[in-house]
Amino acid sequence: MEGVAMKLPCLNVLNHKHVGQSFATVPLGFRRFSSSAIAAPVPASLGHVVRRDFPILHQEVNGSSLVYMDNAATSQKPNAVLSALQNYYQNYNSNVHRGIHFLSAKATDEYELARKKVVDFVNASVPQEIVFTRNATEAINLVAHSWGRSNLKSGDEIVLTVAEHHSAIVPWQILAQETGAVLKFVGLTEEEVPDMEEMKGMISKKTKLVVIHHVSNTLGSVLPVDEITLWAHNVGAKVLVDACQSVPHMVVDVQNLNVDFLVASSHKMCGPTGVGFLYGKGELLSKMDPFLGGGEMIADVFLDHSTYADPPSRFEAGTPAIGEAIGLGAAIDYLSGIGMQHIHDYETELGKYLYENLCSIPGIRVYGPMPSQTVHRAALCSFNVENIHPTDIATILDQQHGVAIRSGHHCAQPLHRYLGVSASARASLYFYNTKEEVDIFIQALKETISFFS
Ligand code: 7TS
Repeated sequence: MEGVAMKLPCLNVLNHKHVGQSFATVPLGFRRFSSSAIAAPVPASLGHVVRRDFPILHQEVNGSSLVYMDNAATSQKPNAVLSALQNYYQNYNSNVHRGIHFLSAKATDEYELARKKVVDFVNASVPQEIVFTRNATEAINLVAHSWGRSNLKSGDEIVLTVAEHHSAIVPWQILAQETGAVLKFVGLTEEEVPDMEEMKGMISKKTKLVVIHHVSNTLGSVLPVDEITLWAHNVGAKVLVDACQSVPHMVVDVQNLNVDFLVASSHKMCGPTGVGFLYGKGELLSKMDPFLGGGEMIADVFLDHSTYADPPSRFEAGTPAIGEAIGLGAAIDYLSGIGMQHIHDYETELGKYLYENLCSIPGIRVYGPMPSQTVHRAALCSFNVENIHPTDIATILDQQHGVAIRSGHHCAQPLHRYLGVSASARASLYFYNTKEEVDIFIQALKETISFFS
């Protein structure tokens, strides 16, 4: 086996409370290791053990065993989630909040139970603080529309970083065009992490909103959200956190972080596509105007005007993604059964292994911070190889080796421009990936590079 031995100790950056543990939902293989998902040390074989829960991983692609490393784009789904979807559609498919018949009541109960699972997972205070949306993108647009339009005026500033995903930039550009608000972008340090000194200096009395990712989908860097929140609140600004790449991988506690809004997508955390969520502090959501108009978001409708329901219904117009929300609930049970701290610790180790092995290849440039005792980085690496286009790398890895990675700008074009490139290749891991898969990827990458040289 090639590669660099792991010397760095696993860095535990989280002190947050653990929520939503349930032995009944511990993945099958995992029970052999631990009857208490919280206390036991994380087994180095976690990836091997949980793989049996993911049928899609056991297939050949282009003549090789699939190695799936595109988890930042979307994650795979365990049997527990597939069964929850099947069970809903097969046994109690019905619309929610509107029928008195048995199936509708059951669907409503399960849909609201899924909301409660999200509440516990991110430690919101009450279900009214969790709005189901189509995805994280829609959740950000909801805040831009419903909070931004009534709270921003010409000259107000929104502070972001150059490393935001397009979904956390474009809605604010649209809002800025409408209101005259100004977007201000924090750059990167030499270590290629968003510059916190610059951000601290940029947040001023003019700042009304700070929009930040928690974990970058390209750099793998992790932002000190709790500190940023303090700076923002000191000047009366609100904070929206794009937690798409953190909620699936680590304990995220909205009360500890004291954020005002937080968004995530189900499909990146073992759940189905078509559903995501917005967390918003109760006092903010209750004052916000609706996003979309239609059924279920109203109190009363007259011919000339309407009154609106309280949150979360006010923001869930029309028939929601019922089965998908229930599937998300099953995904949360599954993740909680393993334990988010276990997932985080396992991925930290695996991510370092990936990073160090990649860095040992001559001619490669890996973006983002070097992991150390004080710098945590997520288990993903965006990289370029001298004189080879990342799309060629991704194509050959797929066609010759069955290795799935992403190439392109990862919906972070401003960041790629900032780094002086138009695209990169990206391998992004999840807890069902293994060191052996990293070895296969590294070997395949070396062969791909020698093919071009
Ligand atoms: N924010 C971040 C940090 C993301 O990584 C993504 C998706 C989104 C927002 C948008 O999520 P959506 O579910 O609303 O689409 N990121 C990626 C990616 O890195 N590759 O494909 C999608």
